[in-house]
Amino acid sequence: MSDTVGDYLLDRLSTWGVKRIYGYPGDGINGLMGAFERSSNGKRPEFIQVRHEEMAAFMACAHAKFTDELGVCMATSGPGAIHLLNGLYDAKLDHQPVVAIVGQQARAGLGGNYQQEVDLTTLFKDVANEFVQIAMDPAQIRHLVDRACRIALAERTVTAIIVPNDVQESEAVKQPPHKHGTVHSSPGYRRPRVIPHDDELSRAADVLNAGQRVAMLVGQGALDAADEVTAVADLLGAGVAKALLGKAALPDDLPYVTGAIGLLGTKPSWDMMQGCDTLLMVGSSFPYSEFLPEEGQARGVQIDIDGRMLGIRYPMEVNLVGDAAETLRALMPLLNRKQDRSWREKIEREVAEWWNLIEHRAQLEAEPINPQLVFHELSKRLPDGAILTSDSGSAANWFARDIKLRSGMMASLSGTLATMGPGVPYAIAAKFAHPHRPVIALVGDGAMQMNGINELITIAKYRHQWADQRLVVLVLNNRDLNQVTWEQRAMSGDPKFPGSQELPDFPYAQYGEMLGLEGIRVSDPDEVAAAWDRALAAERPVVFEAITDPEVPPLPPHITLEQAKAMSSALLAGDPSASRIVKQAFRQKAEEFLPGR
Ligand SMILES: Cc1ncc(C[n+]2csc(CCOP(=O)(O)OP(=O)(O)O)c2C)c(N)n1
Ligand SMILES: [Mg+2]
Repeated sequence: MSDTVGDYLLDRLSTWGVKRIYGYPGDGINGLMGAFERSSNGKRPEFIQVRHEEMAAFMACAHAKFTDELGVCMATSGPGAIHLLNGLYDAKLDHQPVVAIVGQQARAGLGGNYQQEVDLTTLFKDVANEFVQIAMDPAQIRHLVDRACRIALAERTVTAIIVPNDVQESEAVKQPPHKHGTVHSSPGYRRPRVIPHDDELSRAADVLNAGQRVAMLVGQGALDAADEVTAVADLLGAGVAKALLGKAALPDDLPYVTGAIGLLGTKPSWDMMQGCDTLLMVGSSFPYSEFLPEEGQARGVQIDIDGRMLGIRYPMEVNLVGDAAETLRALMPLLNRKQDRSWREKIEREVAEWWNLIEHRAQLEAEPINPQLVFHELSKRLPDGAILTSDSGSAANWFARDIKLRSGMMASLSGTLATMGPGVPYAIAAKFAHPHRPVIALVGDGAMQMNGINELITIAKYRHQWADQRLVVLVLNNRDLNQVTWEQRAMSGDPKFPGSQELPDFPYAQYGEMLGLEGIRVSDPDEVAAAWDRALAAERPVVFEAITDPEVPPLPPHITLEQAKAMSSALLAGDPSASRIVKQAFRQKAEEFLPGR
């Protein structure tokens, strides 16, 4: 039998280096599933079956994040395609190259208000605005795959191909006829070297050399530029703050790394931004301007690979389009080493004090477990080469502040969309991409109930394929949608609304055990350390359920007057946990002022 379009589409994706496709079947893509089934030679991509298409899109996104390769997901027409959307937006907003391949009703039925017929081109037009096409003729397949892959990689974005099911089963056209109206494409893409012009580099160096107190802010664009960021920070006597997606860009054990910035950030990052006279931003689109210097306070230089992202967060004086590592390398010979190291020394003192404070905050009593203790004990034990994923929720606070990443580790979360749900699927994709590395997902009970519990089934299904099964899913069981509860209190000044915030309990660890995973449930702070030892030594994936206190406030690094006012009005308006909150918040804040801090 000659190859079908389905066969050829998968073969063409292999030519692009795609080894794995995350997806879920349906009759809209049976012509593609058949092609996977015929892949007896093992050359075609492997199909990884998830529980929900949104998870497939998260996994494709995480594959891109943890490998620098293209991520691919697949879903059936109508409902399957719709389910992909949130995960695809996560990839688009975090600038990850992901190709979505979805089915559609047969060409003959389109426009007939047919079963499961959805206008998919329109549906994907926003998320895949750089490229979304429907294959109406088998001769399109070659260039649709080539363009979807190349555009996703070149633009670091999401693209989509829609294939009606009858096209999937048609005979493949591997080379369109040489005549008017046909397209002749080829595969392959390598990122170019992008370096700014020399005169722009000199202008940037002039600004940086003139500064006395330089602050650096690095993001995910600097993930491959650790040596260069270190060298430039050294020359400039600068401290370095990290946006969340760039947490792995520099190890947290360097004395001048002030850590996270923003609401989830640290006090040293806040103080550095308040006090700097020069800002060098590298590969970050960190959005919250109140955490950056005030306009006019500092002179600014920004480096970004994407010209569209320049000069939108702070009125920069020099905007450089370039690769982070290459551009910093080109800047280095133009920079004078700052002789006065007092700014840097001040930052280092503040960073040391901050880590001290974090350690003390983790030890504070709570009912029953202080979530910071769980992160603190993990941080001390992180195995070499660990990959961490965090969900959106209070876990992201503790991930940002309490986890000390070392060189050689990776970490990510939904940085820009900040959606709930990616913690577990990101971890699964990390495990497929790096089966020898330990992976740890940090997830709230809300996110587990939203989808994480279901993806444990995917872990149970595939764990035997991973040479090293170390994969720990930490669940913060606080029976609360805690991050938002605190936002209600601190930003809106409302008391907690139990009707929207409280969550039913669920036996996460026990459920993990039912699936054949290891379950660990800790409700006593004295057992946390030993539980981590056990989890990290386990030979099977682990569900680590920690019963944590929802009244431990994820304090912003600097509480503004408005936030303090909002918080007090929330408490006065009858928050059900008022007295415990005041006690916890006082304990946390008092730590900053105790002698020896
Ligand atoms: C899909 C989606 N829905 C809602 C939100 C708003 N949101 C952000 S964090 C959060 C609470 C998360 O609760 P949980 O997972 O239990 O973590 P916790 O903060 O309690 O540790 C909510 C509802 C979101 N970011 N994404
Ligand atoms: Mg919760």
